[in-house]
Amino acid sequence: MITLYAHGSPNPHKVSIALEELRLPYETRIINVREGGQFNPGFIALNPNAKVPVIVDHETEHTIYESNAILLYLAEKTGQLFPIDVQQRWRGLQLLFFQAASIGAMFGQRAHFSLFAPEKPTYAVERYLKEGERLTAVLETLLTGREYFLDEYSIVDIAHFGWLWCSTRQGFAIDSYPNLKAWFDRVATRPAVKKGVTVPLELPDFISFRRAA
Ligand SMILES: N[C@@H](CCC(=O)N[C@@H](CS)C(=O)NCC(=O)O)C(=O)O
Repeated sequence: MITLYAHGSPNPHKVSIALEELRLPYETRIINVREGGQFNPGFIALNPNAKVPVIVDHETEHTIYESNAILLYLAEKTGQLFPIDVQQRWRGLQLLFFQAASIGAMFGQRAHFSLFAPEKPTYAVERYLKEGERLTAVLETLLTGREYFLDEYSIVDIAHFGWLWCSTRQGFAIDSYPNLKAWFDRVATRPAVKKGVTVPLELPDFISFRRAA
């Protein structure tokens, strides 16, 4: 049994999607990060960085934080969703680091300054809108001639989908990126993905935060 500590947000949704894909038995504990639940000492003991997701695997007694590390852990535990082929593994590892360091981090800042900041400093809004578009164009290039980021559907797709699912709901459209849009629609129709983005909670309604056009 695995316990997933999570909320209705993009990084935890990566893990709930993977758990659904892999059909592993799991339970969830909601950590309400909008009300500061991540700063409770009991949760900090699991993740000193005070962020969801975290998993505790009661079979192996491993506690893992950082969503893409969790994805790799689950893939290794099951021998699924990550390739054995060396070339593909290195493409996959670099894309997992790229996703965490660039897509997740920059899309997060873009949403923060464009949607959530009580004041919206022009410099920061423009910086992250521009970086968000630049990174979206990188994803478009990475998917040229491919159905998935690797030769087959993998945790690399799940890692990217978590943030693309969230950012499109935040109003950052991908319609002008045909490779990315086709990939997004392909991944979104998977039953495990449809279920995963509802666990433990769906994303909040971002409409009230949307930028004035
Ligand atoms: N690099 C971390 C980022 C985790 C993260 O930022 N989680 C968000 C939810 S998506 C969170 O816990 N936010 C609460 C906070 O920043 O205080 C990962 O991939 O797990």
